[in-house]
Amino acid sequence: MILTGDKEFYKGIGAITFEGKESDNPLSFKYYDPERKVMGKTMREHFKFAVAYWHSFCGQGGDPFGPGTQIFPWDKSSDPMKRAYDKADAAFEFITKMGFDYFCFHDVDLVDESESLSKNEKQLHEIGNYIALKQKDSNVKLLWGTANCFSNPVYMNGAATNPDFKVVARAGAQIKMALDLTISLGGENYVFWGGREGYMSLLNTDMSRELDHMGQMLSMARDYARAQGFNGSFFIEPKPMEPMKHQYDFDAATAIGFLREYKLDSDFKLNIEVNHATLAQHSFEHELTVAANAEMLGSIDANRGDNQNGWDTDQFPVNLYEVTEAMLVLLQTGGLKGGGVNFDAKIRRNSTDFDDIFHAHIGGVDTFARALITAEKILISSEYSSLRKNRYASFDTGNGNQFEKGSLTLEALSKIAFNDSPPKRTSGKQELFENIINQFI
Ligand code: XLS
Ligand code: NI
Ligand code: NI
Repeated sequence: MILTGDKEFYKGIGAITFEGKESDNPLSFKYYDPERKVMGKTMREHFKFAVAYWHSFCGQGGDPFGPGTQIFPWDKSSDPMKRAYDKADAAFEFITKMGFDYFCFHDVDLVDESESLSKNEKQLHEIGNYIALKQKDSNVKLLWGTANCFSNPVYMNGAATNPDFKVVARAGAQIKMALDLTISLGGENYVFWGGREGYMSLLNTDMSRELDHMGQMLSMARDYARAQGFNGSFFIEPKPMEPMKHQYDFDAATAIGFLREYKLDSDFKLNIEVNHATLAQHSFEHELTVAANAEMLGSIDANRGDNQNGWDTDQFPVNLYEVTEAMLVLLQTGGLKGGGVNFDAKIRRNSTDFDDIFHAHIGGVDTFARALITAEKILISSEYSSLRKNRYASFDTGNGNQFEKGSLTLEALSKIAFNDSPPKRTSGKQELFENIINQFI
């Protein structure tokens, strides 16, 4: 059901529905058919698509060279609470017109931060009540909430990793409020992206102490939320750099090591973002695979980077080949644990029509849907799986199998090599694998 407030913000646009790839209606899904089953689950269940409040309703396209270009009608009022209510109306109108089941937010996306913590708490509580009503009327759920502990200048030296305890305590207060809000809105998960948790220079940084502080903060947050009855997952969102020169949650492998060291691995999983993966010199599917291998693939922040530059451009996904490789990982590893696909993406600064945000999300959704359908076909009707499995066939029986089971010593391994004929040259067949993806897209 479409939810409009007192006034309609996206006039002339109705519900976006599946019309199939022959449709020439740009405001329709060509591939995303929510009820279509792929490997036993509907697309709706596979993806749990979410709208990111910050990019779609807050960010206006400002960049280091100039101010925003997108003028939002819900930002008109001089009263911050009125702006917050109007923004919530616009957000729920958009989410319900897109037919999404979920949204995600930072505390400060919902209502502007004020000068005092107690005023913030009051304002968040008030807007939270309004959003709860909107959720009830629309059945839209909260995929995850988070605290923005990186924009406020107080965090310039870090939040949980700040060398000043006063700032750490302030971050704790903000995280507690964001947790309270997330729990009260039935949030299914809670995210930590350590925007300022890292360093600009090691010369002035005690890395070991800062990491201990971060472990401490996350443990406290976990204990508090659990005591309030929160059963969802906590997610760490790895990113290697930007804004800090080096961020502590560099990539999936680093974050997993950290979570295990601080004994947080049974409560925390990872939220993998495409553009963060590529900034870390990895591919999206690499990061998904690392997380899935550790049984920590929780959620996805969907976007894409730019091949020609090195920062977080947060563009909407369009690359079928890239997303198909990712969907192969998803389907083979059992999918996302508790999370969904959140469009952490923004339209370009010169996309200034109010329908651009619809085209952007439609494109992202259809890219994921088409990639999922393609991945299913590859797994069901191509040689892909058997080709890959056969590369390891020598471990299925005999000595190879003994090795895998751990029942060979190094001496025994050496003896096998001495007695055996030398290894044959075996092709990795990479180009054949690559062509299979192309064939099924
Ligand atoms: C920034 C991050 C941020 C998180 C939420 O690069 O992607 O948007 O997803 O704090
Ligand atoms: Ni993100
Ligand atoms: Ni990001």
